[in-house]
Amino acid sequence: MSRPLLPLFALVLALAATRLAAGTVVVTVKDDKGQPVADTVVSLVPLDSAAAAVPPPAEPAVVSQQGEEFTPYVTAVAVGTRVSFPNHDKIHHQIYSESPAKPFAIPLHGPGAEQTLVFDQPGIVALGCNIHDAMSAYVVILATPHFLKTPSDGTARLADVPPGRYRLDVWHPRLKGDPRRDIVVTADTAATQSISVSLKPDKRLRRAPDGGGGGYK
Ligand SMILES: [Cu+2]
Repeated sequence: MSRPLLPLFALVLALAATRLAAGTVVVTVKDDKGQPVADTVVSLVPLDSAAAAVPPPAEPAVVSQQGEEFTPYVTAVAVGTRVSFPNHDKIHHQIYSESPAKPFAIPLHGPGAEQTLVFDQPGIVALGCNIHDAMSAYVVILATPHFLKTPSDGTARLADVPPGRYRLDVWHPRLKGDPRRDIVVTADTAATQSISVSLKPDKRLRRAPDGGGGGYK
């Protein structure tokens, strides 16, 4: 009975060693005026191997309808993650997406309603509400475990990245061009990648107190 445990033990040791030798990539995102850019999704896609499969989180991500806005404005999730859409307003909303990664329509629903959907394909899903044209948000679904959304200081710290070559992908709803680049992650080091982005003008109507930029994860 003990024999099958030996390979398992070796595997655990190997995984532990990989983890210890992992590197960190600190990504700072600024606009062309040098200001930090929030709501940027940065991710690392391995170039020499398949991305490690990671089980989706047990708890769903949450995109609220609040103050006639979706909050948060940008949500980054791993493939297979459930996202719930609670209506915290006193009015009705509808939610739709025509994006290929997850086309759907949640019918008109009132205060307190909450529907949960599984986002099982990588891609970018643009959300809208048929009742309120100004409502807009994005769910970015990633097929790699190495991703983060930048907070207001524009800095994302991707830790526990196994050494190797990666493509550093960068996405923002108003991004002009594609600042992706290839990088090398080395063991036990924290390397900073400074990304400068050009953004299209922000034409969103801001209603919620926090501007829809964060505060609700
Ligand atoms: Cu609405």
